[in-house]
Amino acid sequence: MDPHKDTDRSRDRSQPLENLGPDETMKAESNYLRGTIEQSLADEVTAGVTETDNKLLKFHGMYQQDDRDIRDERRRQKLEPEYTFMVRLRLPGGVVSPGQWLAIDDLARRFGRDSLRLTTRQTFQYHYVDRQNLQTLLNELREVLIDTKAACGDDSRGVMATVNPNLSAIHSQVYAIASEASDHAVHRTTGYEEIWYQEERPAGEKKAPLKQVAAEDEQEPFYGKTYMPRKFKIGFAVPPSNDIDVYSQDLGFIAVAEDGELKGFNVAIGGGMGRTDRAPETYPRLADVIGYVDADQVIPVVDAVMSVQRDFGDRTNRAHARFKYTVDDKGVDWIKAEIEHRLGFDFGPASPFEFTSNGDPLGWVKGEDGREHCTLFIQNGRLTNQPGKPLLDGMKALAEIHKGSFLCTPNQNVIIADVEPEDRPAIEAVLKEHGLGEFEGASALRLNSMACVAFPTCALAMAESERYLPDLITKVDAILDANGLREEPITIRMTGCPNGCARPYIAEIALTGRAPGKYNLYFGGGFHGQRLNKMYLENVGEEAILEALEETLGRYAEEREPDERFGDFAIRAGIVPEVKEGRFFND
Ligand code: SRM
Ligand code: SF4
Repeated sequence: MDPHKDTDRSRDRSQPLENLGPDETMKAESNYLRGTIEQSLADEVTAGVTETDNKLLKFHGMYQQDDRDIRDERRRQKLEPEYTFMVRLRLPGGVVSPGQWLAIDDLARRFGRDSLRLTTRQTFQYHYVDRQNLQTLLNELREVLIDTKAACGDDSRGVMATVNPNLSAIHSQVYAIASEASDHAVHRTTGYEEIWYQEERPAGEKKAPLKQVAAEDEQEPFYGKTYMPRKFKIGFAVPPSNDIDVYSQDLGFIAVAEDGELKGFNVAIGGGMGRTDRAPETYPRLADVIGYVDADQVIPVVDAVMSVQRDFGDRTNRAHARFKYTVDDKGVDWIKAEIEHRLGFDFGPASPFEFTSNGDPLGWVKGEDGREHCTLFIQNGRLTNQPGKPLLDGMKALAEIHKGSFLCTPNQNVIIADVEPEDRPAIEAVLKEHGLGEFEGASALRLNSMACVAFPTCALAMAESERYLPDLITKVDAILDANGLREEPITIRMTGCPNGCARPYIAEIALTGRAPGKYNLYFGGGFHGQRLNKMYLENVGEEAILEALEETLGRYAEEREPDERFGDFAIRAGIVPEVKEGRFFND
């Protein structure tokens, strides 16, 4: 069968839409994601958009938000929330040219309050964009060949790819495949072009009748009218780096090379991070490796795996609609057999591979072709101009002279890639002038830290994250210093809620927000992203967190075995039990 067509043999097509979740009806009735977005954008009564259009806008890569720092004050003044928009770019593999960087930077200054946010999936976000500026922003991005399609919403999200310019041949091949997968899996509706670029709807286009999913759908041959049950994430890892956290992806590809040449990929399915506190039926899950395919089979595998989730994912309960739950409900073997059936061939046995880290090696490295690459530490991915730290200006100055490319990393950092040796001094001068290379001296824990956006823009945040983690780490640094652990790479990740946007459940130390100033504390994640962690303390404040860290890091310094990682130690020492499967995360 052709998995790209929505003609699966097993889904009950007679199930009426009203028996499914309300978002399914909303998608089906949206006229392929058009909704009334154009009317909402022109509404003079409010600065926001309707609730339905807000949901549809996600498929166009943007979210309506309001500044939570001033929400209560505006409520007191009987004003509507200060609505603005977050805009996320589609940037497979996180690669941008200097020209694109300059365009992205210019838009941040004009429409994004002089701030750019590097995300945990290798792209940029603007915050605080006013509704009337969205169209200009998207059109100017288009001029540099960037769009925001499917950056959010129930579809295939930003496709990740390992950034390891040290292995340039394989990196560029994997990047090319990741880009192809992104272009292939992105939705096809011309609603995006009509609304944002004011393009005419192609002549002769039929208005398809409303039903759950049209079998022969001209607008969306793969997705149909109801798109995916939930977001679907794809990533490509190139061992030994697991920077993309391949086990957290719905569909992960692990590159297999032979004699320096890309041969194919091991395929991993069913990863995901999000959970909800006090809802034990929700849990993070690490992907299972189900076999091997040759490199030219990647796109058919994307189709087959996504079509299985499209057809069997839960469309009644969004909290249970991610692929990880479909995989657990049906069983890995059943899902694998269904994928193979749709592919028309079986996976080969998985090839051996080894990951060593999920962090970024910082500083300069020389690639196989003699060009040099410098990975910069950008704390929590936030690029702004602060007194003494003009990071946004610094990156702009780099983009003005750099001749290679920039790579956004999955750890919210940036690589200045492909620098000819003779150009390095000029780059280094810019780094020095703008305080961009000043990570030497920072603890290895800080350099392996990540925090999600959280307050003030994220509607779901329950506690601070990006604005708090740097200060907390300064306090943890004192504990590290007291125990001689400053140079010890330990991963620490913080999120403002349990949704897991900084992939906290695979960090050696993690904090997820419960309420202002209160966090769950976790230990025991795998250093290269291979193991989930386990909750150690629930709903605690800074004092308890520092006390727990003092005790456990102290024990680690004293009792660890040579080369033992902190996460491994936490399990061996019985500080937390090992979580062998996501399903048992909450036990
Ligand atoms: Fe996320 C929702 C930010 C990566 C799991 N995420 C959100 C929203 C859009 C909040 C909302 O729904 O109102 C956040 C916007 C905050 C803001 O103000 O910008 C948000 N997520 C982010 C980013 C920007 C965090 C960051 O600091 O970098 C990351 C953008 C990535 C990108 O470029 O596409 C981001 N989010 C992730 C990841 C990590 C990953 O994909 O590698 C995860 C965990 C992996 C996963 O999906 O399982 C993640 N975000 C979630 C979830 C929980 C989803 C779930 O099914 O369990 C939500 C809530 C939801 O979808 O209902 C969420
Ligand atoms: Fe917002 Fe929660 Fe994601 Fe942080 S983890 S960005 S608080 S949804």
